[in-house]
Amino acid sequence: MKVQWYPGHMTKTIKEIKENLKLVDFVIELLDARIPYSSSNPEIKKLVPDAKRVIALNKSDLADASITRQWLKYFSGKSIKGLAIDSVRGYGIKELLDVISDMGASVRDKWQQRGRKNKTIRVMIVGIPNVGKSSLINRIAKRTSARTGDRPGVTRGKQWIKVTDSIDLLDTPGILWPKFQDPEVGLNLAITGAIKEEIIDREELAVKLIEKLGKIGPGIIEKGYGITEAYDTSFETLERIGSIRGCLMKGGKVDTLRASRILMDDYRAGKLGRISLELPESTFD
Ligand SMILES: Nc1nc2c(ncn2[C@@H]2O[C@H](COP(=O)(O)OP(=O)(O)O)[C@@H](O)[C@H]2O)c(=O)[nH]1
Ligand SMILES: [Mg+2]
Repeated sequence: MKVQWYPGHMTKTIKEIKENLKLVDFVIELLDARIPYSSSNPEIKKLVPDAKRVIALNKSDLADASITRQWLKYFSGKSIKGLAIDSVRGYGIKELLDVISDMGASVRDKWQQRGRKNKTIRVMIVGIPNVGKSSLINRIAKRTSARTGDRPGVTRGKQWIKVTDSIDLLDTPGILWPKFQDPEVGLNLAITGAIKEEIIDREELAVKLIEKLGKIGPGIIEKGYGITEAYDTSFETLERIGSIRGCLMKGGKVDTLRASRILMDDYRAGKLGRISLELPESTFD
């Protein structure tokens, strides 16, 4: 399957990110816990050194907890700070802010040694579309006193959220584009809903997901839909899902397009279980 998606505005955003990066001390790189590799953008490594970056594996509520732990071990092995969060329910947000506070402490120490006091640590969030940037910003804003005004002279026109006395979060996240050279990456992005559906054949996507789930954990589909028979092809399994869910067209033929939609929605909502699509073997190197 070929997935192509590279909107023109994405080239503009990298310029904006570069501008905003100049204003901040640390970056929260938001990745999808189900696909940490596919949801990353190699560009960010060139823009932000590891020491200035925290990786937050978002939507961890939808990912396999033990695989998420493997990813965190993988990042920590590379001396990159990482943690799992759920921006909707607020899980891990306090820990995330604590990590940033810790990272900021060394920066503040240096400032104080140079005789500068009370410098605020500034942070911004970056990530691909739909990874949860707005949800995280809203969550943090709710926890704290909410948005601050412009800071004259320093960051004109920028809105900051006061997280603590010493930490400000930039209200506007940096949008990165996902990478598309690898068809497997495109597939993972499409499955998790990171890229627009109209550009992908829905039934093909559903069939690919059935194949993938079959490899990840045999029985996921069967258990999820109460299928007791074995089918030769994934398309026949999709038809069976459709017939079980009552997706029938005139004449009794199964509406596989509707069945595809049901399957994708179920996966994305976690109704088939907490299922990660990538292991750390597919490394960033
Ligand atoms: N289950 C789950 N859904 C999330 C999480 N974070 C965000 N979402 C959902 O993912 C979708 C995209 O989130 P949004 O914040 O708009 O992403 P953005 O495009 O990066 O700003 C929304 O439907 C959110 O409710 C999370 O941690 N867990
Ligand atoms: Mg958003």
